[in-house]
Amino acid sequence: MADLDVTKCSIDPTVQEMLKKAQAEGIETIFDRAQTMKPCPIGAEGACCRICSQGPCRVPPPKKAKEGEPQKKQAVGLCGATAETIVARNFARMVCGGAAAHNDHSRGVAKLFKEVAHGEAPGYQIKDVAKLKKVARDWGVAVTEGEGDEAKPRTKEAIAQELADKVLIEFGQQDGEITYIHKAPKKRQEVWRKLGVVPRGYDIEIVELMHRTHMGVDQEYHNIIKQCTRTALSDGWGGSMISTDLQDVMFGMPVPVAGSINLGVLKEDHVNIIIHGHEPVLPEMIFVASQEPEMVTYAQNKGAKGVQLAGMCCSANELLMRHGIPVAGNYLQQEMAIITGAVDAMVVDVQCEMQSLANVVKCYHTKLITTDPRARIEGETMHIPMDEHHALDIARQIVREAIDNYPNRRAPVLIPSQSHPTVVGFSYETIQYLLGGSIRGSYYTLNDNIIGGRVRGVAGVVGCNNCRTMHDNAHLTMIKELLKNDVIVLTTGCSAMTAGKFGLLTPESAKEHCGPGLAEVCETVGIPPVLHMGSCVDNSRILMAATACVKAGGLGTDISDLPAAGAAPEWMSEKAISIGHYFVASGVYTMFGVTFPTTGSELLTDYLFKGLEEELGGKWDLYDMDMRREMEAAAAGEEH
Ligand code: XCC
Ligand code: SF4
Repeated sequence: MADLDVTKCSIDPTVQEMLKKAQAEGIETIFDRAQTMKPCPIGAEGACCRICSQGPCRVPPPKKAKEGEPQKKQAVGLCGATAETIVARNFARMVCGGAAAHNDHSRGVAKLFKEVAHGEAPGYQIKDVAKLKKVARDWGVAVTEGEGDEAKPRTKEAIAQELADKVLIEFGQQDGEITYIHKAPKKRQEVWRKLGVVPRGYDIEIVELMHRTHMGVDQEYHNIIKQCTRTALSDGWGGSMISTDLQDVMFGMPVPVAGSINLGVLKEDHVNIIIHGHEPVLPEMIFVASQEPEMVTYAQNKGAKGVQLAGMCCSANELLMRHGIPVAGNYLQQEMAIITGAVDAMVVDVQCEMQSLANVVKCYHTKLITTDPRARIEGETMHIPMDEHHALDIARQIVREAIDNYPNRRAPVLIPSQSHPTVVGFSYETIQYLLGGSIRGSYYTLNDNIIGGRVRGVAGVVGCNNCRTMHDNAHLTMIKELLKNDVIVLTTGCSAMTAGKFGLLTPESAKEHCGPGLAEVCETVGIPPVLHMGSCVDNSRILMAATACVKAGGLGTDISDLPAAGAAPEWMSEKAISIGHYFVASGVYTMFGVTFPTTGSELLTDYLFKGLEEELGGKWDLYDMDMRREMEAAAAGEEH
């Protein structure tokens, strides 16, 4: 174990407290490993190729020669692959991994939706018929039968069945254009068509990009990045958007709801169950099961006062947005939750679950339950596979496992006291409603405020935590700075949780943190200055909000005309790269923090940071140490 200065690991007091507990109890966490294992500098800049067994070939930029000595040549791989090709291929494979995660999530949701439409998934239902009809119209599915006066509404089942088939076909579609591309502003669609980057289907783009980055295929970096664009668009305007829409149809569209966030939501005298992952399909049923009176009685018989469900990562965002289920924390808090000693079961599905959980649970009584056949974890874990045909029974079994485990708590239990109230649930439709009331219901109100100068712009601050940088610090610094400058913030994922933990997801926070213009707007509309729009697939809601701003008029005719920017200041996952790239491809200036995975090639990085803007109107940027220091200094200046 490393000698940790916990105040440098995280700005979140709950993490600091739990890290001290871990140190005292001899438990190693990601924060220890981050200190003892340094990242490989060549891999970090994308300059290592290991896609064939003649490598790995390392091609970092040569060091500047000393005076009088000859400059070393830039190395190429054994096959002659240049740094540009190698770095582009590595970047491309990150886009592939990220888009695959979202599009496969979406496939699962679409398959469930089909079962629900046919009445073959008991427990699930079509909850939001209005949204179903809206989505059906987008897909050209009729919501009525017959013509003119004879027209009768179709049953929701009939609509859903046809819709499900149409959606599922697009996963394997080989030609043409995916449906949701048509929801983008007209001008944006033309940009994509001209460049030839409109996705044909959700699987084909990923497969083609994997092929093109195989040894000896595409060896021209602009051409590789072009297919990255197509693949990323198949995520943002495809898989992610489908996930969001069909989840809304089945589980309900989020509307503003109160919640609370941080490890303090756990209760010492309750059975604590943490839902961790990304796909809300089983969590929805666990939510139902945990509330059943028999289950509560069962828990009471074991000596607990009740069952406390809390979320982690994006499954948390999904449950919070729709049901107000409290959030225990974001990505870097997963080990911390177990270290409280109060978690009776941690139930994981897919994505962002650290394998080290299996090690941490060994020292506590926590049962680590994997639930997805695609995502198992070695070691002392329990596997209870999800089956949508009897999901509720499976959910009950999981809740009972947790309750049975309550009497087994052994290590001293220590639950941090901090938790913060939040108001969340700002779907793009809800924002539309809030801005205009039911009469106007339009993003024009926002545009009007931007034109009038009260609001200076819109920023999407999203994405992960990353243990290579102080947990939550960059998110918080950046968000506060934006608010102070009258920029309204839309947030999702782990970033949204940072905002919540530091009190920025309440309407009252506007007065304290915003410039006068934004503060006034928030107060008039009654919204927090940071709008929690959901999980990472819900970044699609940000795309729709941006599109609505364009359509409302007054700010230009394309997303790239809007005073809008995107940022993931603490990103770490491949999904973040896919998201970032579809934001860029949608015309947004997009800034990532910590590191950027293409710095091994100046040419390629220049293309991403400058060249792309000419083609797409959006570009990448790095939120580097200098910028951060400036921002932090500005923030500190205000406080003193
Ligand atoms: Fe994972 Fe979605 Fe990143 Fe958080 S933000 S670390 S991807 S949980 Ni999606
Ligand atoms: Fe080296 Fe070329 Fe093989 Fe990559 S593909 S590992 S650069 S030989």
